[in-house]
Amino acid sequence: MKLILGNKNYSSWSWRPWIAMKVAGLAFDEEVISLNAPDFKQRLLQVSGTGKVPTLIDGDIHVWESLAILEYVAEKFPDAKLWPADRAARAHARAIANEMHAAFLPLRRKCPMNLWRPVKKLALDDETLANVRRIDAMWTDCRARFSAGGPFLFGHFTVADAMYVPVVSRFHTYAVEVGPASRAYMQTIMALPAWTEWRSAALKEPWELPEDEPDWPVVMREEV
Ligand SMILES: N[C@@H](CCC(=O)N[C@@H](CS)C(=O)NCC(=O)O)C(=O)O
Repeated sequence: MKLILGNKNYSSWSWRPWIAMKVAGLAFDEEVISLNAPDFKQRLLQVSGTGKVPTLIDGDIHVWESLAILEYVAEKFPDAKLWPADRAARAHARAIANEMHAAFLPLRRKCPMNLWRPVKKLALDDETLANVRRIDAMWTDCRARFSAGGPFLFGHFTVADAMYVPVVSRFHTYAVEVGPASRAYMQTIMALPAWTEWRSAALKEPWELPEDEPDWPVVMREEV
């Protein structure tokens, strides 16, 4: 398997399947292509329907869309237990994973992932704060109802955790205030060796993507 990724500093969608595959101990190759590389689109369109990262190549099978990649690896490697075993917990995990994939645009726009940025509090507007409150409530609820036996949202690490890893990064970078259960959950995610591995690689990347560059902000604010 080969995972095609965007910049580890900026590409939050890329981080999701990458960290799930790492935590699951799966063997895979990876290739990072900077989002501002002149041939980015041309290269991605050869392997992905959308021309975006992340994309997984597994022989003749090409999978794009972060959540579809996570579903693919969860199905191919059932022993990795990337979804909860219990049907009710699994339904809930799928709901919140899909919610992340489809929503929280204000948070994604106002607090773009950027691991280089020093931790600094940002004043949040009402719609971003509403996203924060929803995620804080969701994490707190999962920890209370589904997490017996482990420190993650459903006990052991699942696709639902993978989907929220970049949100943990955003909350950390912008010093977003959350309740004690969410704060403890963030510490669990940030203590993962795979978190440190991704972050260390991000800090060494040479590409700085200026937020005032004419074409780039659309990607930064809406897609990353
Ligand atoms: N819904 C997609 C979003 C993928 C996405 O927007 N990727 C961004 C980088 S994080 C990208 O490839 N942007 C480059 C472009 O749109 O040309 C997913 O879940 O994988």
